[in-house]
Amino acid sequence: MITLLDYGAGNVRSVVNAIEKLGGKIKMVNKPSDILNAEKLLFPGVGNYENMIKILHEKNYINPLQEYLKADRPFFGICLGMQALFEGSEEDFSGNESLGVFKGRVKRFKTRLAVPHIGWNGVNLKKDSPVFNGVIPDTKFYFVHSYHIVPVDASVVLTTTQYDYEFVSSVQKGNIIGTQFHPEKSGNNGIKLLENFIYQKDLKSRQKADIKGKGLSKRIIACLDVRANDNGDLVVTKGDQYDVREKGDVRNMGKPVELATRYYKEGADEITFLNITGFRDFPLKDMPMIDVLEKTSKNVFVPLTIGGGIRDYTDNKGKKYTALDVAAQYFRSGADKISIGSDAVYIAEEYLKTGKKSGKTSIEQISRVYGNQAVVISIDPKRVYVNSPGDAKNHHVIKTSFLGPENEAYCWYQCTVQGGRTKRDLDAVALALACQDLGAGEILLNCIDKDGTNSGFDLELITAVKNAVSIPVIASSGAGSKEHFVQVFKNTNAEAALAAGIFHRKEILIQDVKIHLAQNNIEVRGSL
Ligand code: 1PR
Repeated sequence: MITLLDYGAGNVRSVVNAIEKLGGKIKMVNKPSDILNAEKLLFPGVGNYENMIKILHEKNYINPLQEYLKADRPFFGICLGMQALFEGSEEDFSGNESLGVFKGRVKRFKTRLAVPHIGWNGVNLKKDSPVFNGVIPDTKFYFVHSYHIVPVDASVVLTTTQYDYEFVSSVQKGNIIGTQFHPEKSGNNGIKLLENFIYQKDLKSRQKADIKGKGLSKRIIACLDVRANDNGDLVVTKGDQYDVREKGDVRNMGKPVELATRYYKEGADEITFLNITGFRDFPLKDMPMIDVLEKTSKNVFVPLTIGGGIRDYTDNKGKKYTALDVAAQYFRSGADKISIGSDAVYIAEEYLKTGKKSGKTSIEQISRVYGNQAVVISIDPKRVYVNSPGDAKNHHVIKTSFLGPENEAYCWYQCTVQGGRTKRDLDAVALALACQDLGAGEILLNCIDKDGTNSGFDLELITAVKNAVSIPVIASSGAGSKEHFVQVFKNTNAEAALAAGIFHRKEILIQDVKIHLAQNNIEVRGSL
């Protein structure tokens, strides 16, 4: 029996699914005494440190947690659940007392690399631990965080990880274990760690394990555009420059849960669902995406992102829902990140006009509660050609090697909303910068000109946006061969590449893309 401490933020469903898949039984903490009555306590956390500590205080969980931990009873903290063990964090301005079981504090990454640190990275085991039994030696785990622990006592360090510099990625002292990475999102090897925690009787025994990992991988993401077809069935579709109809019908590339499961088995590092329905009503009623997420997360143990319709709503009965309500429902159903498209454009326009942060936008609210890393901005830009930078003074203009129809040598990238149907007077670089400022943690950079063309990524667009921001960028649209993935990683600093059509049509398997990348000395995550 595993007792799970869910303080109400982030995706605990994947942890529950992983434990249940391993045959474990789960009891949720509902009151302080449940903590002291636990046989083994699992504390998964994502989001914002200050918010987490505040909730632990409000629920009167601090004292029983300290008592449980001081007695060296079995505990597994994930991400914030591990950070909480220390004395405080640079992310916390409230002054609320932390658990303080381990000496040391949590600090923000100081690096020229992208922050948050998102993706699959290796670990170096610093001492023997039964928790790593059976885990393959060069395995990678999924990280998503902007802050890392700095323990005072070196003897608690279980693993370190390299991201510009070496940081502590997990700790163990006696029966208390904590990982910065998410085992529940790290495929079979991550699940193995949880299995060891659940079933090992003696977590203190010093069984040998030899794990030495390489650095952060470039991620390969499979994207599923989902909508109802004319018969009302929910299907994965795929457009050509966002037009998803072929001879009048919505193109049907398969069923969402089945395709996501296939991509997980083929080695996808993440899966993104974009609900591309034009919502008439409240999205959580309008489309069974919740069901898709719940079913997918039962068997797919890599990060899931969901986008489409994340904004404030008033339903047809006049009831108001905030974007935060919509996002919360998605996180509860198994999503790790949400992606905001149209709403981000309107928010950025307002922010650039007034120069003020209202604190009430979807980007600010969701990042405050769930952390920056949970908020992805999906950009749908189109090229606009001009003869000189002076012709588009208010926009970020680049010199292009691909001349326009009138031989124009410059272009800028115009943002669109509503699935590319409406153009706005805002460019992709300005949008990305504004959203980063407001708290977004990652950019999903599509390109309508390239979408579905199989002609390769728009390297000029990706370079322009990536050079402007400090958060990770996912390159999207246009992948047509394995060589295109090599090009995007060799010629730009994008952290991830996303593709849809080429995977749906089985023109290439994700594993083959990775083998080709590895042959070209690009770091990738190998097996599940
Ligand atoms: O505006 O917050 O409701 O979000 C809507 C979301 O749906 C946005 O993320 C937007 O990109 C997406 N979307 C809207 N309409 C379409 C459409 O296709 N008609 N799909 C659409 C966007 C583009 C990519 C695609 C890549 C790779 N899909 O995600 O998967 O371009 O394709 P490829 O490898 O086949 O070239 P909101």
